[in-house]
Amino acid sequence: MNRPITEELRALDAAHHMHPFSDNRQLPKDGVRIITQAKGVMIWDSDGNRYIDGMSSLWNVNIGHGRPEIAEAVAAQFREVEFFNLFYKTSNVPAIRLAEKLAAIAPEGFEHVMFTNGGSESIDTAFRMVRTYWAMQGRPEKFHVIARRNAYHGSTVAGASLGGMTPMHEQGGLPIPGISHIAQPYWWGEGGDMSPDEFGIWAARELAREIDRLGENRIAAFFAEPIQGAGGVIIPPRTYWPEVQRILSEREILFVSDEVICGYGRLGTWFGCEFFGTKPDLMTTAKGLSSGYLPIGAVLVGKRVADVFYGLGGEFNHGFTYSGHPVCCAAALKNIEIIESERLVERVRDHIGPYMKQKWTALADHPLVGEAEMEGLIGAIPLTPDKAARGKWAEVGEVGTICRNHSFQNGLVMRAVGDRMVIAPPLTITEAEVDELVDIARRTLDDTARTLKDKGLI
Ligand code: PXG
Repeated sequence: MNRPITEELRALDAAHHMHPFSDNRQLPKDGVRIITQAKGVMIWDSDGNRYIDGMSSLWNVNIGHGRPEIAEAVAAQFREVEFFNLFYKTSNVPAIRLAEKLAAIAPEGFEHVMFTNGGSESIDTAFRMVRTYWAMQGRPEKFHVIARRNAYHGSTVAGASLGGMTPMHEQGGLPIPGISHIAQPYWWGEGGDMSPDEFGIWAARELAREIDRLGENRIAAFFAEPIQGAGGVIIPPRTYWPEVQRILSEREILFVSDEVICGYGRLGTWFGCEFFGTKPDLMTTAKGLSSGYLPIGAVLVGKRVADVFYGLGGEFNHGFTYSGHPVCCAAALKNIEIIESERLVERVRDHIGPYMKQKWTALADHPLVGEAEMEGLIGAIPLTPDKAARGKWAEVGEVGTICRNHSFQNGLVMRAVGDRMVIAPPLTITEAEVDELVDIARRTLDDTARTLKDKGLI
């Protein structure tokens, strides 16, 4: 494609298309990139520039782009039944098969699935479920939900409320009542003088302190991501999750593991809770469930919650027109089959995960890099003006944005969350592609350092 088409599309985009999470006045001035082709870990824009998709698009294209098997499965389902709903005593074959498959790959005790159309809807579903769980047992006062600062749980009213993103709370009068936020386990940024292990225990005990403050008899659930993704890939100190699990198992509170990013192989386990050894009652999932080929999410329901909903009976007044859409379910089923047949979970755990971790963590020697961390295929590097003191930049996000722009120019999609650079490539990435990705990341850090010198920031 040539430039005139790019310019024409950009103008139309600017004229009519409001983008998510964007300053829609500024966006046309910067100029959007129009992605026109994608294959494996590579994407191309309408000017023919190639990029490594180091973010699996939005943490979701786990099996890589452009897989014909999914196109075929989707086309076949379209020819059978394009859509019929799941309300009023009807079901469809792909939804049934997918529910069975999810029960098979999930940890023991997860035998039930409720479908949604994405992560935010999964969160809203779990949010209503945990409150209903207690109300059904005659305990409606167990209503309060605890989540964490700088968590991301989606963009719907419940999702944004549960999330700990202040700029989201500021728009639309959030959070809704009955939610509180405790500290996140972000040692590099917030650990002060504590060692990572000490800080992990301290952050976990924030949960116990909040439960005591509010009263256990008022609390429905704790929601948390195994590793916070959108918050900047916050990998908790190793002491954190065992202590949280200990606190939860001593108390009568449901635990919802938000697996929207960590689920479906990202950490070299099917679900992130398995990586950290936690025992959730519900898992909210989406993204990697279909690797983004079509929108679908699922709440995986553990025995404790299922026993109440199935045991007591009564209608749960919740669901969406497109819950269990047959074509989306067919795409998800084929996606999971691919993850299984190509042994992508094991590949991340035993081979490409450790390989990339070794290359990625070597970036820690760069003068701008505070530390370099990776688990499975999700990693981050905080950029810092002062490595030893874990120093922060005067204006949060300025340096991250400079780095992100250099990264794009160099042909790598690497995101900036504030001044943390984050990476989460498809699980199919090869060793050669990892080498290329990390080479570009290093070159990008050098380019960033040069720009910062020119601007007098270092
Ligand atoms: N929970 C988690 C942990 C997520 O990462 C959601 C829920 C909501 O999912 P949906 O499908 O409704 O978007 C997410 C989504 C980013 C970014 O910039 C991250 C997400 C979505 C959009 C942008 O990192 N995560």
